[in-house]
Amino acid sequence: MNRNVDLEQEGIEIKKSCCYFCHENCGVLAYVKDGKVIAIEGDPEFPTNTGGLCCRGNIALKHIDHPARINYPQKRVGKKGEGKWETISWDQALSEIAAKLTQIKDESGAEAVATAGGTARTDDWARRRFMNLFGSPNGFHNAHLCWMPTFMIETAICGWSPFDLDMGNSRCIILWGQNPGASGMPAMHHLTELQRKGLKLIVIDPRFTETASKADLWLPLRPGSDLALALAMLHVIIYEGLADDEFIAENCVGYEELVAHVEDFTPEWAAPLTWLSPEQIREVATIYATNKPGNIQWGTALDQQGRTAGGAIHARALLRALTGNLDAIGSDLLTGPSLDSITEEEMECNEYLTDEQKAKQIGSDRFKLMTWPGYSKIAENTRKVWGKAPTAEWMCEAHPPSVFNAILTGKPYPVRALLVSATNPVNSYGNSKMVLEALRKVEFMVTCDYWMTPTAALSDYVLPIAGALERPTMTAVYGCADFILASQRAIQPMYERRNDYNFWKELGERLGQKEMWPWETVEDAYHFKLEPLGYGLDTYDEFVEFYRFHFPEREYNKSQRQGFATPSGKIELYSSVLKDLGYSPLPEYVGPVENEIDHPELAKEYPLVLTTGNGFMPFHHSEQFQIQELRYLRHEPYFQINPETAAEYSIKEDDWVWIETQRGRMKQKADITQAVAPRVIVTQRGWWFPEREVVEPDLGGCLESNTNVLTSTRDEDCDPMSGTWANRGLLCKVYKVKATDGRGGN
Ligand SMILES: Nc1nc2c(c(=O)[nH]1)N[C@H]1C(S)=C(S)[C@@H](COP(=O)(O)OP(=O)(O)OC[C@H]3O[C@@H](n4cnc5c(=O)[nH]c(N)nc54)[C@H](O)[C@@H]3O)O[C@H]1N2
Ligand SMILES: Nc1nc2c(c(=O)[nH]1)N[C@H]1C(S)=C(S)[C@@H](COP(=O)(O)OP(=O)(O)OC[C@H]3O[C@@H](n4cnc5c(=O)[nH]c(N)nc54)[C@H](O)[C@@H]3O)O[C@H]1N2
Ligand code: SF4
Ligand SMILES: [Mo]
Repeated sequence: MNRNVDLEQEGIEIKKSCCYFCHENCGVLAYVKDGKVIAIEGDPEFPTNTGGLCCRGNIALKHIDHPARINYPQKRVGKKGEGKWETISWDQALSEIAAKLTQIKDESGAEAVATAGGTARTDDWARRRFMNLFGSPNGFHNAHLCWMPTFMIETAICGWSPFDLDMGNSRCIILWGQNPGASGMPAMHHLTELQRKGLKLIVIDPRFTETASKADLWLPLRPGSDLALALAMLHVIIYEGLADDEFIAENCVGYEELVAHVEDFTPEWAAPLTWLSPEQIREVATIYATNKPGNIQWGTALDQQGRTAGGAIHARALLRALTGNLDAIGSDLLTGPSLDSITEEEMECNEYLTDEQKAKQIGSDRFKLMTWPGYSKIAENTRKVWGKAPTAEWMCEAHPPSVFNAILTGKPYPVRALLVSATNPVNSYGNSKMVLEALRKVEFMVTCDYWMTPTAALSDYVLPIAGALERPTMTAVYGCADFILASQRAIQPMYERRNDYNFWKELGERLGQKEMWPWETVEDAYHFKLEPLGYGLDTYDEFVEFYRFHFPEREYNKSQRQGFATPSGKIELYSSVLKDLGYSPLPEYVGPVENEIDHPELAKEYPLVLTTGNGFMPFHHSEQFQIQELRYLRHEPYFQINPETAAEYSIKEDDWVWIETQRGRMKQKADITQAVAPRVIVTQRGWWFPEREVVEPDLGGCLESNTNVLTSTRDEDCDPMSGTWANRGLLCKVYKVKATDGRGGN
């Protein structure tokens, strides 16, 4: 904004808003005149972005009034997916949806209604509140792919997840399958600054990434082999005298069992499994254990490995405890939930869902950690120490692939309705062909979104949703952090758009929940959540104006003083919580979901090693493909392949190539690069083509270049604890697309 303009005289107001195009939630100053946002810029006072915005954040004004946005409620009038819609009022839409949900509940039980969400975008406590009061345990997100298995395993072992890094005081940080150079630019900026002060940066990633290019040590391991690496690092730390004996003696139980357990997991054992040398494994373990304090940052890589995910996350968590890099200054901190404000869990009304309904949660018979059996145990432990439980939305959900399967097969019982908000499951969930069939089949579907996505196109009702500048946002790391970053809405929603909060509230009110939704606006609800802070302000907006942030004072070693929130009150290296749930109390070795050692026959047909998806600029998953300024930057999908492998298959730069697994094939163009090792294939995620018609059967080419056609959600490929499915460490083959080939995704 031109600083020479006299804002007051021009009638321009500055609102403290935020960007919600990724989780960085950068602070935005929005210049508002006559109810319209006329300019935006990064907020220099915001702690993360300190004034910067990336190219995605910078197009907010294109996003807010893009011609392809959905601005009015739409009701399907043609056949499903035919693209014929009638514009109706919110009142009509909500009344008809409420009537249909009532009918389904009466005929098949509340559990026949499920909801699907994506990554954190909205007030998901409101969704949970609605579902609990309605009586269904079948809400889910693709949370399994994104931190939640990590949160639950770490909390089972040490009483909270040490996701808050005290980086400013750290000497060494491991980015384990994380690439902030493309997925979290403000964080990358901070890391680079800290490197100048001597921080050692280690990157564990099969690709040479934007972040690896800045690392002191880069470990290009075989995709999906992180479990072997973590076990071998435990071995090195224990058997080469690098463990922090004093910390272990004071704070941990089960050390002897762990020592015996990892005896055979030597670097020499792990080397052929990880494609690293024993020296590289010793080096990374030694740097981390001797440059204290240090951190291990979370990245999506481990959560997305299917059956090896739980063990890998478990082993990684133990590294912190063995080295004393936990809760101490400069290490990974156990902050616990917010004790000063009302948490998301306290807004969810979990106590209203009966035990009978909890028992019906789909998948909870097999995958017990992130469903009611595991969540209840973990919540009981955290309540004893912190007085509060983790958010149940995200941490305690129906198993998504099993819900899609229930839609298709009627087993364990029919799921007849799906309420979709803030996700595009065809592109982001595993095994897209199955997901698409389920969305085609489900009897009743409502989608709340900005755009007519392939998922929205198959819906009975599509509801127009207000974006970041049109709603307030309170960021609290899935309701599990102790700090608060608050932003205000710049303007009221344009056209007939509404907040997701209003959707759940107003639907709930039509289904007998009226007295349970006392907050007229989402600001009223936030005000209620913040009241215990004692600021004595009348409105949420005033909180944003005057304070905006709430950071409780950092207390180091708090869990050592108050006890860790586990059954023994100690860090359980040998986990009683996992054991009680029927899982191994120590991380067992299993090979990647598909690999040449366990599956030699499969490896003959599919000789290459695949990892699907990773964040890349300028897109956020399947979003923003509509926005021309961003499509100019990347207009076609690309996968990475090593020159040696490309030559073997006669693939040239920019060739369209089929990438195929046992599940099917999809096509992307070849980016031939030394950034990946021979035999490694890395595909981009999210791709569809909104510039085409989003109608059946092509639905905007939603399978054509969609990497999730390749991923596996079979029960046996999922992590037995969390149920997370397999995106990384799969076997595939590649071959050139012929001119006569069909469009793909088959
Ligand atoms: N193979 C593979 N699959 C992956 C991943 C991978 O690396 N590889 N990554 C996984 C990860 S980490 C995640 S988090 C998921 C993401 O999965 P999704 O969250 O499903 O991904 P998006 O494509 O961002 O879809 C979000 C949709 O919500 C809409 N939307 C955005 N904001 C709002 C809002 O405030 N309200 C409403 N109602 N709608 C909104 C967008 O327009 C978009 O259509 O994908 C996962 N899938
Ligand atoms: N530009 C952009 N930014 C985003 C997003 C986006 O879609 N686009 N999504 C947002 C979301 S929801 C999330 S959760 C975060 C996630 O951000 P990150 O945690 O950085 O996750 P990814 O980018 O999915 O993957 C990180 C790295 O894991 C590597 N990797 C792949 N397979 C393996 C493996 O088997 N082992 C190891 N060790 N590494 C592996 C990939 O090469 C990649 O570089 O990013 C957020 N920011
Ligand atoms: S999309 Fe860019 S500007 Fe927006 S929050 Fe993410 S990093 Fe910040
Ligand atoms: Mo994510």
